[in-house]
Amino acid sequence: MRKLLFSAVLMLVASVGIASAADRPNLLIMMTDDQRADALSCAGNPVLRTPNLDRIAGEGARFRNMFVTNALCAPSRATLLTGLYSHSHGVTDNRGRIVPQSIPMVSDLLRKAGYEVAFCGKSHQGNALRDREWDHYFGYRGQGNYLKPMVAEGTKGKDLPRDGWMDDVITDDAIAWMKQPHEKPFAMFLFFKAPHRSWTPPPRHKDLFNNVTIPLPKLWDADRNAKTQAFAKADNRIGDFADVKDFQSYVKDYYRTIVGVDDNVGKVFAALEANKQLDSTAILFTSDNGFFQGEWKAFDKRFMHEPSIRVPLLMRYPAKIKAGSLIDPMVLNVDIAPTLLDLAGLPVPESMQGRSVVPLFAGTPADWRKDWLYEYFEYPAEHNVRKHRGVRTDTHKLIHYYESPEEWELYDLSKDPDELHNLYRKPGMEALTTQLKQRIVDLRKQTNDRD
Ligand code: SGN
Repeated sequence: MRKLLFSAVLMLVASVGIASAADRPNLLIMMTDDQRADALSCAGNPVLRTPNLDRIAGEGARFRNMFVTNALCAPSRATLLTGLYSHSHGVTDNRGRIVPQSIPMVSDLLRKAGYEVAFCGKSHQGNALRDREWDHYFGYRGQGNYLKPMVAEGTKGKDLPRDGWMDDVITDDAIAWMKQPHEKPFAMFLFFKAPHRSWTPPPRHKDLFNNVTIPLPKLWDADRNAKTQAFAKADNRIGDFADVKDFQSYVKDYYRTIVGVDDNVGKVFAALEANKQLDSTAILFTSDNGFFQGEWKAFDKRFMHEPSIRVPLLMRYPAKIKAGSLIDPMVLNVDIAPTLLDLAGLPVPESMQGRSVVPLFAGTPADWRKDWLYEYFEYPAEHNVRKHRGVRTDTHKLIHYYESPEEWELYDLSKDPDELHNLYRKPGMEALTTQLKQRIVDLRKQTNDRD
């Protein structure tokens, strides 16, 4: 009798174990560096072919209005990992500030809740990630090199030279780890270097697009002075830099590196399929910021204008996402950490400033955000982009360069999605301007921005 009872309990424990494992998918978070929202064939790019990235969207969802709250690498990555704005996690620029130990990263919370967590690739978080607990770590410091990269295995490991192209090297490592037997669900953070400047394509793609002419953007000749002096004086013109000397070669190299990433996403798909883990793994793909691609003859990011703040967000998890979903409400990089916790069935800490996007798979909650705060702080610095913050609604955008000389830009995105007409101080705009200025104040308060 006793024996019977014991085995019944064991079976019960096992069945609970199985049920909770099924409820807790593996998580695979892939991020590129500087990939614009339209640098994907599924987003309508006329030149670039990204079949493997498109597959995530085709078998899952593509978010058509995903934005970053600070279009710069280190701040944006810290936001993805913490669910906090730059002013809250403290990584306001690329100058080596790190997320303090007192702030948990989503990887810490997942690990505590029984996930095996792994990081492969570019963190751009100084030693912040090396000071956290990882079941597997294969990363590098700073920007890293595309060819013959130096990468460390283990948080205490030495940076060692590796053969091959950076994102091939880190993906091979990530796949080898994901393929190992795991007793617990895993969360793999696979952060690519591409398509960051200076663009060195994988040698196998060096001739891709040789016979193609990339169409110039319609805003190539747009007038910088129609915005602000802050915008006109930025040092980001194509042609002014040795490695960004002309539009065609810059965009072709940028695209070649993205095709290199796409190959690696294909390898990841094949490995998950071979391991029968594809449908039990929630896949998320995004980028740390967008990029100008010749609009106003500019490259780089940092500004609050659309090419710079819009990023891809693709998600695949058949248990929760209908294949081919297109999702339009505005979502942000502060939402990623809450989304991962939600997918893992874990509570989202009150302190996080974003919101899980999972409810959007079933429809738009009535209280979904109608506007959000943007911020940028790295000045004076490379590219000469002045500090600014602003608010973006579904239809309007107000940008404030808040240090002297103060300047403002106001756009009606419903009539002027290209942001060609700065309406600030134009007759009839007074009430709207007052309202949007107040929203900046309110959103700052809501996110504890007391600076
Ligand atoms: C490098 C680039 C800049 C870029 C910053 C920040 N110059 O310094 O063009 O804005 O990184 O990029 S380069 O000559 O070194 O390529 S970020 O992705 O790290 O934020």
